[in-house]
Amino acid sequence: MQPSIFDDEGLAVDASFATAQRTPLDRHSWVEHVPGWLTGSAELFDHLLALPGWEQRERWMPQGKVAEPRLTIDVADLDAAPHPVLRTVADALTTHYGVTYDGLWMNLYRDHRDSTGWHGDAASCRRPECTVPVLSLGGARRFLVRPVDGGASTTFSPVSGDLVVMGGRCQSDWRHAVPKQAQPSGPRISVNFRASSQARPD
Ligand SMILES: O=C(O)CCC(=O)C(=O)O
Repeated sequence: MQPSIFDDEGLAVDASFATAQRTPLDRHSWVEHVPGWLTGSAELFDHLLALPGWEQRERWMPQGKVAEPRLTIDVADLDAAPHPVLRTVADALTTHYGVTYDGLWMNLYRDHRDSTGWHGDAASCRRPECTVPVLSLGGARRFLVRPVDGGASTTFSPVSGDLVVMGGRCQSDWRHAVPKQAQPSGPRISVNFRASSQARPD
């Protein structure tokens, strides 16, 4: 039996990471996909979707200020996480990856037209190597990774309860994106774990 960490409501993470599949991108970087890592993801998704704090952010583009095509909630301090299982999740990630996750941010992709473009997590990763876990909840979306200078992308297809972890030099040598898609999809939430240690330069 896989060791699982349960909370009172039957939500559980697989602390053994038994289903983890690591894809090396090059000598320095990798992506790990952990299918079915969180049991009870639908319940957590419903709880997070109903939060009042989803924020519409804007960003400057060459054409001016535009609304980001997704909504966001930032939780700077893990102690303020909007569901207790997020602490369990962060603790399991901390134990497994050896990085202390102490904050998070969440993105809500309302449907298949929401997206995030090619980027690296520059603000939360100021070290050459960082480990950045992303938990998917709700609708299935593609998660793409490609070299910073362009080139072929590698596609991961996380469904609800799956974990995707970017490691090594992923945030400096690679870019990642969740593209819009033609095929309709329901809402998806990604929970992105942040470590203040990684946000400080070495
Ligand atoms: O939603 C995702 O799966 C990734 C989100 C992301 O890359 C970000 O917010 O920086």
